[in-house]
Amino acid sequence: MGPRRRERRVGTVQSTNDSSALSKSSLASRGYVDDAFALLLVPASARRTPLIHRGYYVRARAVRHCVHAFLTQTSALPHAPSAQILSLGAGSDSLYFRLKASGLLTGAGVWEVDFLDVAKRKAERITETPELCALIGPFRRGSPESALCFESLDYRILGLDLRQLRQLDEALDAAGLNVAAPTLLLAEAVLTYLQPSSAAALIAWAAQRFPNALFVMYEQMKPQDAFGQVMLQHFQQLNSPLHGLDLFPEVESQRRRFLQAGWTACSAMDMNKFYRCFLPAEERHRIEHLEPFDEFEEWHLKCSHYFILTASKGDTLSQSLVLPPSEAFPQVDPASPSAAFPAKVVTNGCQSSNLKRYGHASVLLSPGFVLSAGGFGEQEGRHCRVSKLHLLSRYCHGEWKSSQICTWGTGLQWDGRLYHTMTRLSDSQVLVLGGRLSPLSPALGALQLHMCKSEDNSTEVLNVTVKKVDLEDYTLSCWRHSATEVSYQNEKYLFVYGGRNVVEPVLSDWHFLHVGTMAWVSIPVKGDAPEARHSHSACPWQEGTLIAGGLGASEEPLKSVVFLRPISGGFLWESIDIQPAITPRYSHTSHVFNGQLLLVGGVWIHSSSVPGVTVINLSTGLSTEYEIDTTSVPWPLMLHSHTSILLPEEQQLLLLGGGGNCFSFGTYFNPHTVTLDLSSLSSGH
Ligand SMILES: C[S@@+](CC[C@H](N)C(=O)[O-])C[C@H]1O[C@@H](n2cnc3c(N)ncnc32)[C@H](O)[C@@H]1O
Ligand SMILES: *[C@@H]1O[C@H](CO)[C@@H](O)[C@H](O)[C@H]1NC(C)=O
Ligand SMILES: *[C@@H]1O[C@H](CO)[C@@H](O)[C@H](O)[C@H]1NC(C)=O
Ligand SMILES: *[C@@H]1O[C@H](CO)[C@@H](O)[C@H](O)[C@H]1NC(C)=O
Ligand SMILES: CC(=O)N[C@H]1CO[C@H](CO)[C@@H](O)[C@@H]1O
Repeated sequence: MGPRRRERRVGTVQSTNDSSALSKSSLASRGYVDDAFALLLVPASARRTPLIHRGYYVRARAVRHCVHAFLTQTSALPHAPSAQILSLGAGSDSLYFRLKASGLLTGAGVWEVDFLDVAKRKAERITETPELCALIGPFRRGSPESALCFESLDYRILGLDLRQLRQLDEALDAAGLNVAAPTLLLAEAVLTYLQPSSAAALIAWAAQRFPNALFVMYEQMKPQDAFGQVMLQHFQQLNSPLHGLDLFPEVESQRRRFLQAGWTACSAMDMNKFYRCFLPAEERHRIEHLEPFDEFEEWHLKCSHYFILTASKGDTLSQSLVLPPSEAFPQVDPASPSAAFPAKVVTNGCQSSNLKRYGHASVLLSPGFVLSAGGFGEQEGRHCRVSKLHLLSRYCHGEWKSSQICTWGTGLQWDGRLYHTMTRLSDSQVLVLGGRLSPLSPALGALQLHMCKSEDNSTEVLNVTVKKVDLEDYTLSCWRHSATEVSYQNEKYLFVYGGRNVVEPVLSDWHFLHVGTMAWVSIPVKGDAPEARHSHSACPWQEGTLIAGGLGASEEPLKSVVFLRPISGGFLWESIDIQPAITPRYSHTSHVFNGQLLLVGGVWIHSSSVPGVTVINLSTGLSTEYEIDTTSVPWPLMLHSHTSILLPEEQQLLLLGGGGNCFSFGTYFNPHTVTLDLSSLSSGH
């Protein structure tokens, strides 16, 4: 690596200070955390999205939790020297000011290290800001040639390269850091920017140099799955690639890394677990309602790709008091997959157009015609709520052709809704229920789509008209609900269940829509109603409906599978006992194939694996896990907010769209429609 290239790389690593500092200040200004100083420490301001806020919120709380636990432990030590916090790659972080203002720093000191230019800029910023100076008390600026840029009685900022340990050690020593004192070393989103050998040397140096220390680390993991790939690619494109994730892909490998480097105890967990185990329910409830939010999948995926770790050394500090074992959020791992369903890219016709969208709905119109509508996706090179409908039509030899279609004429157009449902009424008619525009504006009313082939016979010129449907008495204004066809007294009804709306985060209601008259009717339902949920799956079975999983109250994924069973005079809720129990999941799809219930994809947070297909024998309740074999699919599949269509004759499942807004890493859409080969499930297996 030449010197110029090296300089450029360092520059981009430093610029990560901006992005995280801006996010932290946006977080504070929206009331997630109490931090007036974050705003003072950055010259600019930015308004981040609710998803970014949540991601930075859980990070702030995890670090705060560890720092507070450390200060509590050390302040209880009778004769020990004053505690120290050494923040490695501190950037513009406001930790010192928060601790100082809340009176938690009694006697303890804070040392910060970052590149010289970052350290200098921070020192300058502080000096120019009276509110910050007032809190610090007497201070002095370092001389230009010294690593020490800023110094007060309990706060020092040093400009050093974390890859140069001898200089680091000497400069800290010269600045009065006492290696014998109880010390917290904090590396918040820093070590993955170093080469693995530099990070390893730093961890080993810390273990060897500080006899009574706690190391706290927050960073990325799980580079292998689809979300992890998008994450890696994002940092690559920023020119600050993440290092070492392949060496330490899971919390377990991170733990081993610290134990082998000389730390005596270590615990680590992902941010889903931290959020559920270490934040009180009231606090979670508070932040879950600060802003309209509807990106649960990406929030959970983000949290499963970051972890908090604490490692300790010496007798005076116990990391087990910092992150004690908790039963509040037990791991629920699925059985290991017993087989795999091969995935294959569906061949596109020459005028291929892909179905790059999520939160859409799809319906099988007639064998060989799949209509998809709505969702968020790519249209004419832009990301937006998609207005074009999409038709996948089969021509010879199981090949499929994909075409976008416009609704016809000057009449009503598709209104841009997502998280709606679509139900086939006939070969040429589809009913659209619910959905939303933004999380604050539900889509208004039901729509009916009428399809007819236009005169020139070619399938891509399907003529679709959109009409409003008047459903008397009741306007459904929910989304992430389900609508399935059931039978009652030989009549067809739609069973509309669950979802959420602007006011209610989860709904437990259901409604029956008589298809013949488009009227809501009341039908008796006995038994214990399942708990409220959205983003569950629902599929018709034996004239009733099977509901599986979903996201329940308090944003908790559910594992229950319930059957709305037809009985004389109505329906009965019946819960289905599954062995082994399924891992709680949501945002999956489901089908019944050969007497077996298939749960396809989705998101789960109780296990570190990625959901494949769970197959449940409906006569025995026995469940089996299948992997999705993506070896012949160009890019990993992100199977949530997708749709799927069962093709029983072909023993195939079509997977359409899916993906999401991957935290700050950009939006990802599955690039291809794929099929899963289910032939191994045919009777006899
Ligand atoms: C993503 S920022 C995190 C900043 C801060 N820890 C926080 O959480 O707000 C990463 C920081 O590490 C610093 N950094 C990266 N490599 C470094 C190195 N070799 N020496 C010193 N600082 C480094 C960068 O300058 C940047 O401020
Ligand atoms: C589409 O349908 C409308 C209304 O049914 C009809 O008037 C029009 O001619 C059709 N257009 C094409 C291209 O078939
Ligand atoms: C359309 O299809 C019909 C029957 O399938 C055929 O008779 C007719 O010639 C076709 N028209 C064109 C324009 O291809
Ligand atoms: C479901 O289990 C029953 C009882 O063991 C068995 O007879 C049946 O073949 C299974 N169904 C499938 C599709 O494997
Ligand atoms: C808040 C802060 O210190 N931002 C700085 C981060 O780094 C970039 C480039 O290295 C500077 O331009 C910012 O001022």
